[in-house]
Amino acid sequence: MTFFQKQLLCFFATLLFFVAAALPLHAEDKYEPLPGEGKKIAIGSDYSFVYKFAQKPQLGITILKVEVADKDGKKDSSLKITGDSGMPSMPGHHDSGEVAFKLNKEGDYVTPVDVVMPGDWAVKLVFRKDDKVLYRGILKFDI
Ligand SMILES: [Cu+2]
Repeated sequence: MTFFQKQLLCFFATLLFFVAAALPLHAEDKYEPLPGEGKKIAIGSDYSFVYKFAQKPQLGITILKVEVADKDGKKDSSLKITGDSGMPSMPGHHDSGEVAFKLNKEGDYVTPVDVVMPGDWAVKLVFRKDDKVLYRGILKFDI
């Protein structure tokens, strides 16, 4: 191997290291911060959704409801939604992991969020159609 080839190899190894180090940050970036309860949020150009808590979040279980509509504004229940709740300030302490929303009889997506202590909370939402991720969003609240 020539000196130049070694230099080149070293350069690419360093580059790879920095790319790998930056990856987790990018994964985090992919969650769009959600504007707020009751606001219409676009999922690409084919769907939109609105989210709402059944009551003002407090200690204990609160039901989070998501209503999905197609581009004509008609209610749609063909997507799969998961929610991962936890405290951003205490990573790993209360994370629920990806929990699938259930459809209620009105065709809305619902899931319980278990708020076990006061502080900052977040729910990461992932919307899938036929196992393909369409949208990732994060909603935050404090109690
Ligand atoms: Cu905590």
